[in-house]
Parts: sequence; structure tokens; C-alpha cells
Amino acid sequence: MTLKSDWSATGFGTRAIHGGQEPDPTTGAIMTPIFQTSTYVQESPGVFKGYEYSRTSNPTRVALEGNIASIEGGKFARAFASGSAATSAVLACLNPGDHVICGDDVYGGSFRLMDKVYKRLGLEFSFVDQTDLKAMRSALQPNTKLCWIETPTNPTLKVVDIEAICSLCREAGVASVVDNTFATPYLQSPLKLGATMVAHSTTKYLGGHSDVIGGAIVTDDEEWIEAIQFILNSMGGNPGPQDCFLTMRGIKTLHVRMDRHCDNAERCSEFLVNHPMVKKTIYPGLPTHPQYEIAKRQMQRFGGMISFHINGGLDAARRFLESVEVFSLAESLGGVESLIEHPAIMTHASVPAEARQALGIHDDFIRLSVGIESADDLIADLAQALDKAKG
Ligand code: P1T
Repeated sequence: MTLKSDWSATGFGTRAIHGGQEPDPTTGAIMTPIFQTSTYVQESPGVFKGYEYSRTSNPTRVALEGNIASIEGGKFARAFASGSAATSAVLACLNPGDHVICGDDVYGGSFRLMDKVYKRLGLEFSFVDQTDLKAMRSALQPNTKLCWIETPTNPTLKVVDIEAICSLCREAGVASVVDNTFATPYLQSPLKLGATMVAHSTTKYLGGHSDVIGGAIVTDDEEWIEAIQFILNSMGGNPGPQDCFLTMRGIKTLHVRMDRHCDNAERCSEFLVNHPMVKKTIYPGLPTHPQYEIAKRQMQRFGGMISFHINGGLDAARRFLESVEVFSLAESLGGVESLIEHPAIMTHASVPAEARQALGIHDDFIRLSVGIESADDLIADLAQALDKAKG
């Protein structure tokens, strides 16, 4: 057989399985080996086979990076030990006095990293509703260097118009980053819509099995990838080779899993919309979602995340969350198993109470990561737990 080396013109599923990877040249092993090594022997000082130290680079990691670049349709990728390490690496490329515009609804840990760590180190932040283009425009300052976009947002599932915001940024000479964790590259392609970079918590849908923590940055921009590699090597947010292997194994089925996540989330959202215990259901695929038209335009489908407000406040929310039997009460998302959580107490506790109130992250607010179990079992579980929530 002749080995195909350029997968760029192939379909998503083919790139997910083959992109960045080739059979091991020494053994033919079809799976990329886990290069569990910290260092590499040199023939003579400075004469080596491309690898000198595993913080700088590692062959298993390079395969994962090629794979993630391939599915995002980008030229370059770097993998990190977590999504937060990837976020941190981008921010660490900036200088004191630089200004960052970030969405007002992002993962609580991303907000905390900006507000509690990088603000102290001299970066300035504005947290803005990025569904409001006017607000975005007036947040731009002469020292604005970066715009951090999450869409759909965590946890209120607002949908930001990537093309509009990124073109605004480009005109102003501001780099844009889209955290594509919730949508995944199967459903949304931020680089094609004008983003400078894409960020991922690969812990979620890319890994897909709740067994590994990881992150990634993807870009077509040589200057940015050089800066990111410099920070990765200097600060040491590198993932271990076993974690890279697990993430790569997960990505091979991303397209198959995502279709089932979307099918199941559509079924669950329809069920919740019509339930008397549910005050309001938020899912980008519902025509009642305020940015439904944008979601239809920029996403292939609407993803596996649903949020809703339950009738009866915190007491009902607690009873409901204590009663689920198929959904598991846990932080995180994107695994094959369905998870459920209470953002105000769990994932977004680091967001100030006033900001949570303004966003609608009240005590009655619940977030679902709909897994790929049988949809009927998920709906039956929601039904029995909502029944118990009545008290
Ligand atoms: O957990 P970590 O791999 O460090 O990724 C951080 C992160 C970044 N971006 C988004 C959109 C995220 O949702 C996360 C992590 N989120 C959760 C753990 C959560 O339950 O929402």
C-alpha cells in the first residue's frame, strides 16, 4: 500500500481518524506509540532527530497536535495539559497594560484566570455581552490586543456571531480567540469565520470519555504559534504522552459521537420545553433561542448542551439533582455519559454573585451535558426526577 500523507482534502471523519498520524515507521504499529520519555539521545551536541526534551516536544504530542490542526482546518496546533493551561498560554503572550475583551458569560475558571491572575499581572479586562455588537464596538480601546470569545457560552448558551465579531476585531487590529469547546470542530469552524485562534478544553468532547484533562490552541498565524510554543516551552503547560494518546483515541469517534449528542439533546430539549416544572429551556436549536438564526448559520447542528430554569427555586433544584439516576451530578461535560450540574454552586461559583444574577445564573438554573445513552432512558430519568422535584 501507499500511505496517504496529506489528508487536508478529505472529509471530517477521515481527518479525525488519520490526520496528523501515520503508522509507526519502525514497527508499523497503526496506533501512534506512547513515547513515555523525558529526553532523547543526541549523536553529538546539538545533533538529534528532531526531539531534545519532552517539555519542548514529544512525538505522541506532535501527532495529537497534527490531528487537532487537521480537524479544525488550521495550519498549526499546540496541545496543553488542560484547557486552562491553553487559555493561560494565550494570555501570557500579552504584556502589562494590554487590554482584553472577553465575553460576559464564559467558563468560571476562564473568568477566574483573567480576573484573579492576569489582572494582577497587569492585563486589563472588559467583560462584555458579545451578542451585542454595539457593546463590543464601544469596548474597543487603543490598547485592546485580544478578544476572547466563547460560543455557545458556558453556561447560558448564548450564541456569538463569530464572523461579525472577528471582522470587527480584524479592522481594529485585535487578535480574536474562539473557545470552541462546546461546539467542537465538527459543528463549528471559527478559523473559516475569521478567528485568529481556536482554543479547546480537549477534556470535553474531543477526549469524549471523561478520562483525560487536556487543552489545545490552533491557528494559521505563524507569529502567534511561535509565541504560543515559546510560552508552552517556558512555562511548561505540556500534556503527558499518555494523555495525548487518550485524546487522540477519543477524537477518532468525535463525528459519530457528536451526531448522537445532538440527536439526544434535541429530544431532551423538546421534552423539557413542554414540562410544567420547567420555567425556561435554553438550547441553541430551539427556534425560541434569541440567537437561533446565528446558530443555524454558523453551526452544523446545535450541540449536546442544554440549560434550564426549574420551577421552585433552589429547593426544587436540589431535589431534582439528588433524584437523577442516569444523569450523573458532576462538573465537566462532553463525555459519552450524561452529566448534570448546578452552575451557581459548582462550575461558576468563582463568578461574582451580581454578575451571575445579571446573566440569569440563578439558584433555579441547571446545566445538562446530554450524553449518548438511549434517548428514551434520558427522558424517563428527567421525567422521574422532575416529578420528585415537586416536593
Ligand atoms: O477543565 P479544563 O480542561 O482546564 O478546561 C477549562 C475550560 C475551558 N473552556 C471551556 C468552555 C470549559 O468549559 C472549560 C472547563 N469547563 C468545565 C470544567 C465545566 O464543567 O464547565
